[in-house]
Amino acid sequence: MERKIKTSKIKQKRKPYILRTSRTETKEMNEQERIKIVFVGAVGSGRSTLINTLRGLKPICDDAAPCGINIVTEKAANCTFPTSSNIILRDMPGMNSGLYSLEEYCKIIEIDDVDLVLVLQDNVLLETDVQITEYLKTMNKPFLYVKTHIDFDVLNYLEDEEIDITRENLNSSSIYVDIVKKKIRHSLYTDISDNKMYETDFIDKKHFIVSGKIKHIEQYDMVKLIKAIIEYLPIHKQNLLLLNIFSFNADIIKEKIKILEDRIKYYMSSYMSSNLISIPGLKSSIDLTLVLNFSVDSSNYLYISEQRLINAFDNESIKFSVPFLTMDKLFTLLSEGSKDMDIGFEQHEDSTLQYITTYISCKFVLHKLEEHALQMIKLLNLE
Ligand SMILES: Nc1nc2c(ncn2[C@@H]2O[C@H](COP(=O)(O)OP(=O)(O)OP(=O)(O)O)[C@@H](O)[C@H]2O)c(=O)[nH]1
Ligand SMILES: [Mg+2]
Repeated sequence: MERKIKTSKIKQKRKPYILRTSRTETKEMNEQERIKIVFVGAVGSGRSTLINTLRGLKPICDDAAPCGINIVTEKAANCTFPTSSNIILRDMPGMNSGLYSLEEYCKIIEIDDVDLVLVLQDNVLLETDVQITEYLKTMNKPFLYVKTHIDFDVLNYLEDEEIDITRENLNSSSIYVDIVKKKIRHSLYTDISDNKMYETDFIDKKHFIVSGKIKHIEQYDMVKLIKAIIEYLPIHKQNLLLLNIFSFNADIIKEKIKILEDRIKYYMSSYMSSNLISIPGLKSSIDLTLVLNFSVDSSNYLYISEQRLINAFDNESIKFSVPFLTMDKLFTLLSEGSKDMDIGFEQHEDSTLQYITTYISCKFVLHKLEEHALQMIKLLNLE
């Protein structure tokens, strides 16, 4: 089979290519993976806000779950990720809203296919929190406790104690944050110490103190919470969440790159069974589809739009000079990459050489992704 591939042609034809075999396989692979995380808690405990933050959305964004004062969420709603409808964050009404009895409330959780439940509190442990915990225990479903509004708690503490420190000078590593966190943990410990429902290491491993606001995503226990959410999922679902979660820091981007690298191996092995073409010097066969699929995945998962950056960092001074990775950019990179290595897409009609080119280009894209991640780290001062 002769393959003469021009990058300009690839651009025009990219959809049909993407729909070919390994894309379909990946789609099937993903369809089997479905994640459902449910957010329960009292009215105003910050469920909808946290659901938006995990998806990289501010409350004003189009797909954001509505948030605000008073009772906002009156009916359970499934929120999905911008890049995957297979991940459901179920936004529940407030348990103490008076709209549902405990029995009705448990029913609308739709517990059967739930992977994890987050019980949110903005204040002390409430009776409804305990009741729902009992229910989750009987249903054998894993759950985590999340105390929100820590940012407010700290400000209140400073005001009460007349400690003169401005909001701007207060960061999450401040000793005052530690003091307030200790107080919160102490009161929770007192609340649950007599209750056999909670394991002894509950507070260390399953209790997180955060601000659900997107601008605080890297502060307090939020990174720990995200890690715990991922760890509590069945292993085969962890990558799905990791790939789709908002790329808010360098570690997440690096993890995503690692998963995408594994995915390349997956594509390669799926090709070996169906379409084995031996390549001198390489152990596996490879196809252009692989590169295109990989490009699509990469741009889906690593692409960070200007809007998302603005949402996340609230920082007008960020100049968007970073070469954001878009599909077009990736195709340009592919052709540039092969030019640098003196093997042009256009130059070789021999299929073996074409496959090698593809492989090298694939590597090149990976390299570029890493560069992209580093640039982001620098720009956002994440180091
Ligand atoms: N400062 C601060 N505000 C928060 C935090 N989490 C939520 N909020 C605010 O608290 C209010 C209630 O948040 P929601 O996310 O709507 O709470 P909810 O649990 O979904 O509330 P209902 O759906 O009304 O029961 C909103 O004004 C949020 O902006 C937080 O951690 N810190
Ligand atoms: Mg809500």
